[in-house]
Amino acid sequence: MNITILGAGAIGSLWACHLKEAGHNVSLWLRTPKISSHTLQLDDQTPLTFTTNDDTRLEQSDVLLITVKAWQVKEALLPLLDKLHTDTILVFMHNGMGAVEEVENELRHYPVVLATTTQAAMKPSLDKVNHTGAGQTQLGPFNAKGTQCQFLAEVFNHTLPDVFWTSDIQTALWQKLAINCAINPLTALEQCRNGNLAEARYSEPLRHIIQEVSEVMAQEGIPVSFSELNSKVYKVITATKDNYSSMQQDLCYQRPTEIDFITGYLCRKAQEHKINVPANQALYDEIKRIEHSWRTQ
Ligand code: KPL
Repeated sequence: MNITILGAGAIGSLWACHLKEAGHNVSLWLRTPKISSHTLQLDDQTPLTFTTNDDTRLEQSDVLLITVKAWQVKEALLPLLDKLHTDTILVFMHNGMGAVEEVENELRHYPVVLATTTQAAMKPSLDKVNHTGAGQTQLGPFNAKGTQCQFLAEVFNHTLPDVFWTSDIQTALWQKLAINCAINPLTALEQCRNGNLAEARYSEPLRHIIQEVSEVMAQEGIPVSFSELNSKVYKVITATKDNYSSMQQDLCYQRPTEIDFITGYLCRKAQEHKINVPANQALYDEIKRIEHSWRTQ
């Protein structure tokens, strides 16, 4: 297949290398391409060279895999729509929720698929990507045209397993959102590794966060018990104990965080349902306060 990847962060680079290795025609679309090609080395494999920002490749894409952060989706994607064929399948893979809804109207002619992954990757440098933890990826339709793209799960599964198709991607996204609401802001504010959250002093704050998320999920029609969600969160804390969360890293390097699409999304949904979420609201306010303080430095 002809596949363009928008954004070459850790997850975009991981998929770019695996898709190319599997024999697909993969090109990259980067924010600031200095040259017309970009080299990426996955772990200690032979480096791979990708064409970058090539209009013809973009026009011929069967799939555009959008791996930029949630807050970058609008700005990165809208300028490309003029160049895309309306048969191109748009696959969104990022942390958080609500970013695709912001551009929903502009995407109504395209097949749109949402993805969530627990694959872990990091980029130690611009041209290197390390696969730091095997996980699962779920794909599912965002709109009616997207329901016809089930075959993509098979294509992606041949490339970097395990990949599943689900007709209910919202449930999968909410479950990941719950994990991110629990782990990301706390590790960012404490500047600690995910594993530190297993310490007893975090059990009370985590209980409040998870309880509030489960109440909002119930109102959203996603049935989940507190104990089920709680054990999912602790499983991820253990499985990724040595990792720093993406928000910890963003805050550490004074980069914009995904808070508006993680805890912010939860708080907006809570408000719609008239549910109080004080623990999550306090985390949201504190991260926003820190982000704002950089601008006034
Ligand atoms: O998705 C993550 C993130 O850091 O954004 C988790 C699951 C918390 C792993 O670090």
